[in-house]
Amino acid sequence: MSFPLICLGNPLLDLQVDATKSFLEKYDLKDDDAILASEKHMPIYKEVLNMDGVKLVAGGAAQNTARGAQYLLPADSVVYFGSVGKDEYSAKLNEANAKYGLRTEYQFQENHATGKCAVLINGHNRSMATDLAAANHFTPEHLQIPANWKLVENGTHYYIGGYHLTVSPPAIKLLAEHASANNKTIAMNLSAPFIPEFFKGALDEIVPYIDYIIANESEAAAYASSHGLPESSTVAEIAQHIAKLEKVNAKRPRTVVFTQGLDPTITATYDATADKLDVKEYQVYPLESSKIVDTNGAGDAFAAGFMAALVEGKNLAQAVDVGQWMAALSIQEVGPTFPFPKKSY
Ligand code: 26A
Repeated sequence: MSFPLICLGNPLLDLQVDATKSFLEKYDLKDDDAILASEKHMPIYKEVLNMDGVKLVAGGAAQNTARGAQYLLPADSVVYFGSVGKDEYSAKLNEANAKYGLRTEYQFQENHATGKCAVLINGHNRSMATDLAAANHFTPEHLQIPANWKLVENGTHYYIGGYHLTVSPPAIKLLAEHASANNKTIAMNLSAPFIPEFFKGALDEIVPYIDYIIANESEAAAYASSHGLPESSTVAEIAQHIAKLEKVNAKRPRTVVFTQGLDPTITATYDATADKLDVKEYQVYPLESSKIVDTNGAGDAFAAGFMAALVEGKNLAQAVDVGQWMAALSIQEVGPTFPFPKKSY
């Protein structure tokens, strides 16, 4: 069947550039973080566009994952939903998505520009400041347009960018309820530390529906501190805690997957029907430092490989391995992209 994987997120164009520490400080940005831009950050985009070596690349975390999953899967496997403006930037996104064969069903906004993300690269870190613009205006009604809902119903796997919790929790809930009621697979990424910190209520409402929670170590730590877990909690303990939270669809266990950069990836799976908890550790693909171009999109690439493997019916260990392989591929490219001619796993 066509289009088994349905993704939802915030489509953004990345304005990526190498930035100095003093530039980051000027805008009050941490070395390695992702934030929603406030008024004081707005001049950053004009400034970045005028900097030497700035690159405009298709971004948006879940859109990166959708493109990456389509890269690995047969033609017509992935559909991506999000909201954009009718402008040059969305044309650029369309161009990139077409190259990968990703089907997009954008909600177009008449009065808002396509969202953008300043991606400031400093060594192996990246600091991101996002102006969501049109992406902030996605509504659940777009999913309910009959042709779109047909695609949703036809899907077997769903992937939600956690960043979308800042935009439309009702749209996420629509997909989550559909997946749970029909015993289909649904995954969500925690996306950034500020999601569990500042969108805790929205996150906690969706987690019961989710089969696979994917995140990195700093998001895991942010989850732990915002949810009152002991300060001494290890990444594996945080994963176990989340795995055991209430689950709407009891027919599927919940698996939490925490990547940790070059350190091993930790998974915790809790099967409530058997009261069985399974914690595993997987080594990453070591990559020589000299081969790293930038780490923008590494986590999205991991999720891409992981989701593509699930769609192909692979098991957890295999899905983690495909994810790590995809992440290694992406960090050897500029931005959240993959090499052409295509490499196969
Ligand atoms: C709501 N926010 C802050 C965001 C994002 C985002 N994608 C969706 N929503 N902030 C940064 N990104 C994207 O993350 C990718 C790297 O993981 C960037 O566009 C970048 O491509």
